[in-house]
Amino acid sequence: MALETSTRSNPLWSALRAASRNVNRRQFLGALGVGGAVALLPSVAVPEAGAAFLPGALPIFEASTEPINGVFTLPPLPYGYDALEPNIDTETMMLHHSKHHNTYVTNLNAALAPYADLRAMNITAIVANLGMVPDAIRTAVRNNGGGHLNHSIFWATMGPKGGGAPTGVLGAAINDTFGSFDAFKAQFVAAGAGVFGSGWVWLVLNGTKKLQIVTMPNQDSPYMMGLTPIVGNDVWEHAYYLKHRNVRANYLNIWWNTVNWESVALRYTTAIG
Ligand code: MN3
Repeated sequence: MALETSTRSNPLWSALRAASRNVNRRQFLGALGVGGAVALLPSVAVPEAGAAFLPGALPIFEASTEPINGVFTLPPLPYGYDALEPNIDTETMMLHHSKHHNTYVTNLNAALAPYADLRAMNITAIVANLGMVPDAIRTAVRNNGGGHLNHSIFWATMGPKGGGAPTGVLGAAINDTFGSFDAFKAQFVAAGAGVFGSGWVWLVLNGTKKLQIVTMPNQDSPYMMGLTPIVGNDVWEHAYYLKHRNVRANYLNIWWNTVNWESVALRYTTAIG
């Protein structure tokens, strides 16, 4: 409780709590200003007031991951467990959402229980400012808060009518950055296949508003590096092992059939502002 008291008076926490309540109000975030990223993990430092990384205007489904009465909840899957067949099998989806993701939510709530000020914040604001989370719970929040946020984005950027190619400004930006959509996919698959152990591969928007492919270990979020995740694939074995066994590359290639590019494009256009 002493830590709760110590963070309550921090003006930066006040700004973050306010930002967390106003994640869809771009002008509010713009007024706060977006500073440098939180220090690279694991050597996280507590930034000076006003120096924290604040995510830009967030897509609606990330705002929907806000805690309700101080408790984070498992967001409902926006389609059925069998909706991504045959690309991702029903049993994998059921276990992944109702067991794996749910466990991250449960453990996140347990870690945050003594910290009322943190439980009033959006998960994105917490994850993006991990250096300010008290030492006692930082690892738990990094793993379980990251897991909650990563999976919330993951479910919302897939769908039963997925596949095809992005059009509009996102399609153009991918072509500009990677040469072509096929070249982008090849780089993304190679990066995902190269993750040693458990982690994620992401298409992100970096600090100069350029697209970039990054990999993150475990449940680390691109937000922890000051990067905005646009779309990502979970390459933990629990995401593919029942169907694809040890052949992660098969899963990485077939996963494109599940991507909801309309949802991904909304993330992109919102992130570039
Ligand atoms: Mn997973």
